[in-house]
Amino acid sequence: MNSASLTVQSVRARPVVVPLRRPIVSKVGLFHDWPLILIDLYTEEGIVGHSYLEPYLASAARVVVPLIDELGAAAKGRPVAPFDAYRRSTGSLHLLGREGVTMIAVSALDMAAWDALAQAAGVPLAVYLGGTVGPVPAYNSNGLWLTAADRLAAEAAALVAEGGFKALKLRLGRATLDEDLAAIAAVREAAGASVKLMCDFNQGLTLGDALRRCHALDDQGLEWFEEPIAYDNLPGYVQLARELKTPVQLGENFYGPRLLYQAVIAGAGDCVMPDMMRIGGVSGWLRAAAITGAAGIPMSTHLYPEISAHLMRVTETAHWLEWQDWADPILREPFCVENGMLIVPDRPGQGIEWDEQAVAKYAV
Ligand code: SMN
Ligand code: MG
Repeated sequence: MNSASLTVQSVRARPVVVPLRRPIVSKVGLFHDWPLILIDLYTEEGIVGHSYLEPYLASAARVVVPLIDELGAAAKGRPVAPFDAYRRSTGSLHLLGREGVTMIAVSALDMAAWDALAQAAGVPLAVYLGGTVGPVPAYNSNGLWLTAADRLAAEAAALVAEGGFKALKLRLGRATLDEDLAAIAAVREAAGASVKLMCDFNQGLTLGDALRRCHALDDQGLEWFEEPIAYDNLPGYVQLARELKTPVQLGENFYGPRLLYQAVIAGAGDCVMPDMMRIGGVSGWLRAAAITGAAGIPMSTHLYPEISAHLMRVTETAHWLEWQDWADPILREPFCVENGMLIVPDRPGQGIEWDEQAVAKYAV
């Protein structure tokens, strides 16, 4: 089949809420389960493109699903052409604001469209984008939340064993510096000194507190300090990046490639980690990757390990893939991690199919 011949027939968006193996205890909230919105883009040629969103809040489906329906109706009868759709959708929705839920809806359709095109070509998305399938270095982000330090040791050992991981992410920003230091020590002891340790503050600190806390942790040998302060405080990030030896990481909350561009030219941070649902799907990621490539800034992923893994295979400054298994309950064939590497499967498209029995079980 010629991919140029795909035509949008309809779009379906279904909310589910799946259980988490370990509750998320973080500065952005306490979550015992995890909402997903599953998107199917039906084409007249019979190919169905898939994508999913992780909107954090189950209630977000009430806002996001109607926007996806709206964009899907506008796309009906048009060719599956993600860059054209991206321009048309952001053009029509910018009257409501280019950021936030509008960009999230655009990203959902964009990912499903690229999946459909790669499926129609009969190749994995990474290959459709001009790359190859293969391993992607990943760190395990399935735990090490803001829980008591005495629980972290056993969890760190379990997280390493889940896929031979060589890197883990720990959440920091506890009430005192000593509590953060105890958390780092507990994880290091259990995971082994060779395991790299990323840390995430989830925007929990003021600039003054972040400067104090991060300076005090600067000799801990951490891989990066992620989002110590509010994501859009670019001058604050410039100061943190200038003063600290440890690389400063941000970007999971950037909406579209332009904020990433502004951060890069301002020197706000040392590395970035866009999120597929906010950066503008595959189209937004490719544009962001061109910017980081030109600037020589390492680029990691945030959530969405399946589709992100394909993109890492074609990203010039690809750094670390964030591994979470949170969508596994509704996937027919979850992706595998071996020796700390996520293996991009040799299947057409992004390589995900829904387990419809599980989708029915977790439907909301
Ligand atoms: C995160 C992701 C999802 C829920 C809470 C916190 C975090 C990360 O920012 O980077 O994994
Ligand atoms: Mg984060």
